[in-house]
Amino acid sequence: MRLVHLADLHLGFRNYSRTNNKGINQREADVFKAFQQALTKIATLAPNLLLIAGDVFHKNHPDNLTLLHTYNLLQEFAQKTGIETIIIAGNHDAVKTKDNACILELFKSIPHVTVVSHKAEVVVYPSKEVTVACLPHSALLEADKLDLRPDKNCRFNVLLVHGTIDQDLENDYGGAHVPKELLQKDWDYVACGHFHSFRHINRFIYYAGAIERTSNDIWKEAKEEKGFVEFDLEHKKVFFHPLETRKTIDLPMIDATGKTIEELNNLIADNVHQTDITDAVVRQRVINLPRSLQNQLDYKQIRQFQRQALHYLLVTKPTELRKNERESPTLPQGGLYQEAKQFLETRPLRPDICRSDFVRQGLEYLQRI
Ligand SMILES: [Mn+2]
Repeated sequence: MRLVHLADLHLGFRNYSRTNNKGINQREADVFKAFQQALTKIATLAPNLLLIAGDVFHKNHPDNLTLLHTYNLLQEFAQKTGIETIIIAGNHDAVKTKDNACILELFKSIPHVTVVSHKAEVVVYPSKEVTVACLPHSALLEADKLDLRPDKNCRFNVLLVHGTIDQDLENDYGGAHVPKELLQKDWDYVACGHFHSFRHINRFIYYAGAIERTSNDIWKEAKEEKGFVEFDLEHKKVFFHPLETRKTIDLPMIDATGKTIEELNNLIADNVHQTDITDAVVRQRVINLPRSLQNQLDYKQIRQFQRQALHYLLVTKPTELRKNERESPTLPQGGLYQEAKQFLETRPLRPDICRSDFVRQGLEYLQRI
């Protein structure tokens, strides 16, 4: 009895301006490519059960093409393999008002596919061999009222949930908290979604991680593999299956303190020449860069890197700004402030918006609340 645990697909995620030869945003195409790869591998593995632990879509109202493409892939997979599949909704799939419905409901019409989008539900397979207790994001918000527990009459009991288990493990915002008591029960496997990195929590509790780099800070995930989990319920054995994803490179940070403009331009070039940035998503950070040097960087060279890479992001931090940030006496410096700041500093922005103005204004709003 084996299951495959997949999570945080974020289909429809888009970033940067590059499109592929079909006019589709390149990053959206990348995410679909990872999903397709996963389905092909899973078909070969032929598990008894496929669990998708939420955040199927990046936004709760996916575009028509995203929706159609997903529907067709799932239908083709179900038809070809007959693998029983359970999908729960994550916070990205959840709708915010009562007069709306979760789009994942649409997949209920596909044979072998079960969708749990709103309320907690226990899915029992006829043989009584396995039950899956499903806790989508919306149900987790009321988790204290629930009494979900393993069924003693059943051979294997699995919990499928989308939320935050540990505050230190957070790289996607807006998830609900998973109660500790629920996790401590005697589940044979707990399939979690929400944290975008593959992680063993304890016993048989796992985050599968996202299938591509779609979280707020992709640079933290630059070196890690993306993929999905296969779990053998009888032998309690776990296998992580990596997927091929877009190359993501966080180049070594450059400290501009005491350097001339020639030295800086050379360091920036050296970093690129020591690796292959072709078609990759790349970040180069330069800290302590005096404002006087900012305009003198070799932008012709930087534009060349931008053409070579899928996306080359140059992040410069002027000395003066860092000083101001430290001296700001009115802003609270607690966890929420730091979290908001990090989010604002890294979330994708339209190119016409100035990052430092955006961060400053966002933190001012936070301060007002
Ligand atoms: Mn997610």
